Formats: sequence, structure tokens, C-alpha cells
Amino acid sequence: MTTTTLPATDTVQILGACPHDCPDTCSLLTTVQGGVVIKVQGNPAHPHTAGSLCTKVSRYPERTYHPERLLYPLKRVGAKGSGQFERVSWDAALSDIAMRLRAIAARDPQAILPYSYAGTMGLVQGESMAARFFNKLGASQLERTICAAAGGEGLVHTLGGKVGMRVEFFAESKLILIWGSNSISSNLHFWRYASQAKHNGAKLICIDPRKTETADKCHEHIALLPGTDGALALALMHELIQNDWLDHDYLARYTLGCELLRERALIWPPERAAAVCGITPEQICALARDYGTCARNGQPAAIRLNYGMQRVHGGANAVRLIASLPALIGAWRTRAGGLLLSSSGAFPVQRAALQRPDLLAGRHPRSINMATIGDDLRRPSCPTFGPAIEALIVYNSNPVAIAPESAKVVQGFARDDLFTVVLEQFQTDTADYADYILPATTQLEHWDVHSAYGHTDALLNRPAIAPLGEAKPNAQIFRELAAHMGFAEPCFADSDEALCRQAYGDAVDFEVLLAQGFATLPTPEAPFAQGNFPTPSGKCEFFSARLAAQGHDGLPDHVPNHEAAHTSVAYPLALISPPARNFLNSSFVNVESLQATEGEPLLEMHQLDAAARGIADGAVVRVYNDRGTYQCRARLSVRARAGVVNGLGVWWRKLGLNGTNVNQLTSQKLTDLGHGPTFYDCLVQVALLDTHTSLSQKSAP
Ligand SMILES: Nc1nc2c(c(=O)[nH]1)N[C@H]1C(S)=C(S)[C@@H](COP(=O)(O)OP(=O)(O)OC[C@H]3O[C@@H](n4cnc5c(=O)[nH]c(N)nc54)[C@H](O)[C@@H]3O)O[C@H]1N2
Ligand SMILES: Nc1nc2c(c(=O)[nH]1)N[C@H]1C(S)=C(S)[C@@H](COP(=O)(O)OP(=O)(O)OC[C@H]3O[C@@H](n4cnc5c(=O)[nH]c(N)nc54)[C@H](O)[C@@H]3O)O[C@H]1N2
Ligand SMILES: [Mo]
Repeated sequence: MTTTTLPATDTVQILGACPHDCPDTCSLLTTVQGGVVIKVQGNPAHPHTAGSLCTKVSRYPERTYHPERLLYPLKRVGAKGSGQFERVSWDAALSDIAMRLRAIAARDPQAILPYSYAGTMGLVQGESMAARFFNKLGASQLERTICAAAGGEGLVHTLGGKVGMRVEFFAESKLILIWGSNSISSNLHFWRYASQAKHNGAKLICIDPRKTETADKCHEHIALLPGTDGALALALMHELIQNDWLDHDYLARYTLGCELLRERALIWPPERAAAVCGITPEQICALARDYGTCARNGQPAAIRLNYGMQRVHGGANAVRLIASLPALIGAWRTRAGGLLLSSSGAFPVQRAALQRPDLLAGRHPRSINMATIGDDLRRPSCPTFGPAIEALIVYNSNPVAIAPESAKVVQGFARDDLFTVVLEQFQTDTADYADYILPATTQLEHWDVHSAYGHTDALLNRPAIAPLGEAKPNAQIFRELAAHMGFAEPCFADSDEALCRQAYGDAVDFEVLLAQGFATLPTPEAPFAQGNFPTPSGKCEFFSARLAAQGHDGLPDHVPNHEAAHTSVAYPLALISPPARNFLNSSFVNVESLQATEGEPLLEMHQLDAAARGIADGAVVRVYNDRGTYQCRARLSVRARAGVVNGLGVWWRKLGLNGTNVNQLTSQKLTDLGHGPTFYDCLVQVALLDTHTSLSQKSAP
């Protein structure tokens, strides 16, 4: 690391990047005094960050210097899950881990599984040295589906890639549909642009089962039932067609499958969709009128879609339908019209250089879906599955808390014959089950390079301080582990700074990144004004020949939830578990000031649903289904619509009343495309907790 020790009085400011899984990827300005971080701010020189940060990331010094930071390698001494460890040296830990992995790999390296996600979104501390390590080993590959797989597939098969409007142009839109996103909580810097548009007279409409703080600030809120967005989109199309609010010229030139889509939409009159969505036909007609007449009057209409609406069975089909809407009205013709779900496809990341798939040397290891880790950890060896998983290396993720159907995930992690290594900053629920915990640095202590999924600027993160204790960057840990394994390829010696340069190669000027911390990609202002969709046909594909060839419906359709509302007598309530504003998935849950703001695990309930169960505000309840029981406090709230309960996530299990969190209830069923999880497709029942039941009693699995 290149941090210099400064006299205690000297103050420097270092440019960095927020590493968290959030569309905003902010540019950070960190103030360091005498080698200690005293402040983390938003960089005022970065247009999207504009000098402001969310509350949680402005608490970065508190997180970094947290008394519970893991600072030394630890070896398990108690039972799995008991959280008892003793300090060991790096050399002892890495030697033993290398020995264990070598023994397993000698039988079949596919019995070793890496499990990682976006604890850091950094291209270097994410999948660079780690990917090289596992490729060389020939370990099982991880199918990284936990967040965006369904929506990503939907977008790719309609627009051709994870591409769309440039976020800054939302400021010029005249109508913005905020669809499946609580922007104020999870995409704050987009909300800044939406607020500018609102100030300039734009109408904002929020489409979300929950009355979020974003819904509060929009002109209208459509509180549809979870997983019914596809039906709503089809009815909107029905109205656009019936009222001839279509851009026929755009449709003829730049779309594929218009006639087929028309036929499908015409069987979805507003009354039919309203019954499915749990809203009124009038709401649908008004929304269609707003959307259909906007572009016609020369006013740009934009959709900010986010991943909240694709965590259900039909998530990918719903995204295909919604992503088709802008082409129907020709909204793409101007830079302030169209749609944005993800911008990540715009980044010229040199993945092969970073991850070195050539190290697989012709092998084709199996893939394990991270969304079904609960089942897969418990599977014995068999010809279809391959070898049972014998070793698990977890980094940048907290699967015991965030993966669905936790009871099974916990059973898997608790296996005595499973060898588990966890690279972490904190002793999470997952770290409790490790055989070895290896302490990882935070973003303030290492180098990295970032792409983004909510804007189109590449960022560089410089270390602001030296690593705390004996913590090491992920890339360094895998570099040293490779050395202990005897991997001799020169790529295992690349430094983190060298990896930073490899991430974009010549596609982004590294000198610009070094000088200002960010570099704006040269993306077109109105990418699809003249078609040019990155699909096989070059058009917006309402009909996808690729999907049809794979045996799927070539046209998008409404796909009902696996666990559709009101289909179960035993479990009549739909549960969604969207993010809590002051946490980032399960990160920040242990930061005291943020935990104090969130209070405790809560279930928001509509007063009718609560009254029917004799539940008063603040009562401790049991939320349950066949998969398990979760205990928390009920909050009677206008944020919940009737028939839907909101269990804000994702708390650490060990902080929950009965040692569980909301994922005790979610299922491992997958989405229609992309093999994604269905966190928001989940039926439950809620009951007042029997006062004789001890709060600390563990629930049955
Ligand atoms: N503060 C904070 N910010 C975050 C995160 C966090 O945990 N906390 N998580 C980050 C991550 S990992 C991601 S992927 C991004 C994206 O974040 P998203 O997962 O898109 O999260 P939200 O923006 O909260 O949007 C989810 C919204 O979708 C709503 N929703 C649930 N089901 C449905 C449905 O069926 N239809 C519709 N229309 N809406 C539905 C929820 O009520 C919620 O308000 O945000 C990131 N930003
Ligand atoms: N019920 C329910 N479950 C959900 C969701 C939901 O909405 N509802 N959201 C889902 C979504 S969208 C996502 S993306 C997933 C997210 O799931 P994960 O990607 O697992 O995200 P986190 O829970 O934030 O855990 C990330 C961990 O990485 C660690 N970490 C951070 N930086 C580093 C580093 O540099 N090195 C190492 N070694 N570790 C680091 C953090 O300390 C943290 O414990 O959760 C999913 N789970
Ligand atoms: Mo996510």
C-alpha cells in the first residue's frame, strides 16, 4: 500500500469510491489526519454525487473503526455457529487452508465452492485475484443470481443489454414512473434528478405495493399487489392501443413483434388487470393516459425501473413488458425519455484480463446457483449434481443472513464435514459458521476500480489509510493463498494497483481516474432515438427469437407468483422484505448509530389485517409459513396495504428476537428467466406471539 504516515497534525484528502451495492456508486472524499480517517464526504466535483452522501456511508469512519472489526485471522474452537474462535497467525491459517483445499482438489476440485456477491462492487476486491484462484483450482463456478438475474435477463432480451437512459437526463423529463424502487432510500442521487424534474413541473408516479418515503413525495402512488407488474404493463399497452397513443413510425422502424404483442395486450383490459393487481381500473386508465399522451405532446416520459419488482416468479417477464413500453410511445426519441433499469452494460470492463478464464485450461466446472445454497449445501454426491460441496470460501457476502429459506442454509453451514473459510470485516451470521475467519480491509484501506449500475462514470478508489490490525485486501489474501497452493503463474503476482489498471485496459484513461477519481464514459445522449438496440435484430424485441429457440414464450406475458396472494387459506398475507433505509442488505446492521435509527426488526401491517388478528401496534408477532417462524414487532402503518405485510430487511439473525430474520420465511423457488430468487413472492400468516413463549426461544426450522 502506498499510504504514507503523516505527522499527527497533517491533514490530507483522498479520493475514493463507495464500494456498496447501490446504483449511485458515489465518489468519496476522505479526510485523514495523522493516518486516521476523521471524515468521509461526497465529492463535490463529481456531478452525480454532488457533494452529498447517504446517511449510512457518511458513517464510514464509525464502521471502519468499529470495536468489533475483525483484525486478526481466527480459527474455530467451539461448535459451528457458536461463534467461538481463537487468534492464529496468517501463515498458520493459510497453510492449513491450502492443505485442506489441496486434499479436496486432488479428489475433485468441484467439491470446492466460492460464494461471493457485492459486499464490495470493486472490480479488484471482487472478482479478480479470487476468480484467477478458483479458475486455476477448477473449483465449482458460482451463478451470481441473488439480486438482478431476472431483471437483467428481461432487459437483455428486450433492449439487448443492461443499458438505457443516462440518469442525469431524468432531470429534464416531464413524467417519471418510479417503478419498483424506493429511490429516496436506495438510489438517492437519482432522486436528486427526479426532484429537479418535479421542481420544473414534471409529474412523478410511484408504482410499489409499499407506501414508501418515495411514494410520499410523488404525485401519485399505485399500490399494486407484489408480482402483478406484468398484468399492469399489459393493461397499459391495451389502453395505448385502444386510444391510439402509439408512435407508429417508431414501431415500424425500430421494433420487432409489434402485431404479436398487440394481440396479447388486447386480452388485458384494465378491469382484468385491476382485479389481478388489487387496484382500480380507473387508476390504470389514468396512468395510461398520463403515459400515452406525454410523448405525443412533445413531453419526455421516463421510467426508472429498479430491481425491487423482479424478485417474484414472473420478474423477468414483467421487466420485458415494462421495457417494451417506451418503444410503443416513441419515448426513446429524446434524451429525457425512455427507461433506466441498469447502466452496467455500458462499462468496458476487461473481465478476461482480470479473471483469466484461460486458467481453467479447457475444464468446464459445474455452476451452483447462489440462490439455492440452502438446498445445494445439503445435497449428497450424485451423477446429476456431481460431488457434494466439501469446502466453501465466502467473501463479500453474508449468505446465512441474505439467502432465502435460512433454516436450510443454516443446516448446510452447520455440517461438521464442511470446511468453511470466510473473508470478512465483521463477525456476521455467516462468519459464525466458519472454520477460519480471515480479516478483510475496508474500502478506506485498499485500492479498487469501480463501474456503476445507476450512472455511466468509472471510478477509482485509493486507500486513505493503512490496513487496520492484520487485515488484508481480498486480492492480497487470494494472492497469498495462491502462493501457499504453489500456483506459479505470473498473474498471481499482479499487485492491486496493477489489477486496477487492467480493469479497463486502454478503454478508460487511467490518468484521468488518478487525477479526478472518476471518468465519464462517452455514451450517446439518446441511445435508441434511431433504433440501434444491441439486440440480435438491432430493434427493440417485443418478440425474442432467442428465447423462443430456448423453448420459452417468445413474447412476454404476465406470469403469476408462485405464491399468489389470496390463494392460500393457511397463509393469506403476501410478505415483501425490501431494504431498510439505513442498512445496505445486511451491511451496516451492526453500526450502532444506524441500528439505533432503524430500531429493531419490524413488520409493517395494515390496520385491517392487524385488527383481524387482534394485533396492536408494537405487539410482538409470529410471522410464519411452512418454511419457518420469524418473530418481530408489528408496526401498524399506512406504509402497508391490506393483504401485504412488509418485513424490512435484512437484519442479522443473531440480532433477531428468536435468532432468525425475514429470510426464515422466503423460498428457494426461482424466477421465470435467469434463475433468480423470489424474495418478494412469499405467503405468510401472522399471529400475536403467545405470551408464554419465550422471546429467546429458537424457532423450529
Ligand atoms: N438504503 C439501501 N439502499 C440500497 C439497498 C439497501 O439494502 N439499502 N440495496 C441495494 C441493492 S442490493 C439493490 S439491488 C438496489 C436496488 O434496490 P431495490 O431492491 O430495487 O430496492 P428498493 O429501491 O428499495 O426497491 C424495492 C421496492 O420495490 C417494492 N416492491 C416489492 N415488490 C414489488 C413488486 O412486486 N412490484 C413493484 N412494483 N414493487 C415492488 C418494495 O416495496 C420497495 O419499495 O438498491 C441498493 N440500495
Ligand atoms: N429477504 C430479502 N433478502 C435479500 C434481499 C431482500 O430484498 N430481501 N436482497 C437481496 C439482494 S438485492 C442482494 S444484492 C443480496 C445481498 O447480499 P450480500 O451481497 O451478501 O450483501 P450484504 O448482506 O451486504 O453482505 C456483504 C458482506 O460483505 C462484507 N464485505 C464488504 N466489503 C468487503 C471486502 O472488501 N472484503 C470482504 N471479504 N468482505 C467485505 C460486508 O461486511 C458484508 O458482511 O441480498 C439479497 N437478500
Ligand atoms: Mo441487490
